[in-house]
Amino acid sequence: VPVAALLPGAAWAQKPLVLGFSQVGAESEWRTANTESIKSAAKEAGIELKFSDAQQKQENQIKAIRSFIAQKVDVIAFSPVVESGWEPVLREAKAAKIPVVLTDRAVNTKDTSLYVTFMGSDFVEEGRKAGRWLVEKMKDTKGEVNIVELQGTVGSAPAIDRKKGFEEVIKADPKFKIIRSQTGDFTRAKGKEVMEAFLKAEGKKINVLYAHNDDMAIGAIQAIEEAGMKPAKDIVIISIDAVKGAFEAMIAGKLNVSVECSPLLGPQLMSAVKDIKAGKAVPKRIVTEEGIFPMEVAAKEFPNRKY
Ligand code: GYE
Repeated sequence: VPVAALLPGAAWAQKPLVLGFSQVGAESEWRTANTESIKSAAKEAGIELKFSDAQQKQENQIKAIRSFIAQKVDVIAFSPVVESGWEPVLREAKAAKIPVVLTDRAVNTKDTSLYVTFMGSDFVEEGRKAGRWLVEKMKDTKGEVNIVELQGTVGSAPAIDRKKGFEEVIKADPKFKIIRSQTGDFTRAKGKEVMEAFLKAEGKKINVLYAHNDDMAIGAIQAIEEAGMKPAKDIVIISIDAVKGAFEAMIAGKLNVSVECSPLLGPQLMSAVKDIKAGKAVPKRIVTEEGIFPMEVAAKEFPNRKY
């Protein structure tokens, strides 16, 4: 008698779901918290997780997705490092009838049948929040406000959208000028390096630093101090994520504000995986709710932070 025939229906149905997840890398504090959230939520939900780290390389993500297809996992999820170039591999997943969930970052494709849902933040809105904070902060400032910008990974959804949202808001007043803008690839080391170059080129002209994430801002703070200037005083600093490192910098008086971007996507990913496999409808877009934390509230909020 085949073993399966001896198992009661329920036990048979409880064979664990297998989720293949392709992560961007480990470039930032945000990403580390995101990975931890996904791993612990999978364990909690009894989902077998096949986790693959792409080290910020699209080709590695494509390889991982192909290997998940070959292994016939139940669901594939991934956080696309850049927006473009995914259609061929997504078509392969579709042909193999494996549902795909996008987490954190979007892809640009007109064929939305290539994924079931996209869960994550509204990055354009985060950029707008950063811009609105600056406009309010500088409302009484006469004359030019010279801004330098540290962009995230070239071609990534958060870099494209955070730039767009910020520019949309500050362009209302011509006194705001982005005088330099370059990628720091979302890392501390690159953030520091590029800020050093900005300081060399523009020196005391710089009034504001807008960094697309906290890690680059933290790297830049070091560069500013090494140049003999006071971060958050000589240069107003705005960043995004609101990770613990940003709160520490705010409490130390070195960072003015961080816009929240939650990496804690694990639990909602696992519930979507279960719903998809149970044949339930899931919304095409699941947006993370988030706030903004200026340095004045940092000490009070710090104990409540979960990442
Ligand atoms: O802001 C940054 C990370 O995609 C939202 O990626 C994420 C971004 C996050 O490296 O710190």
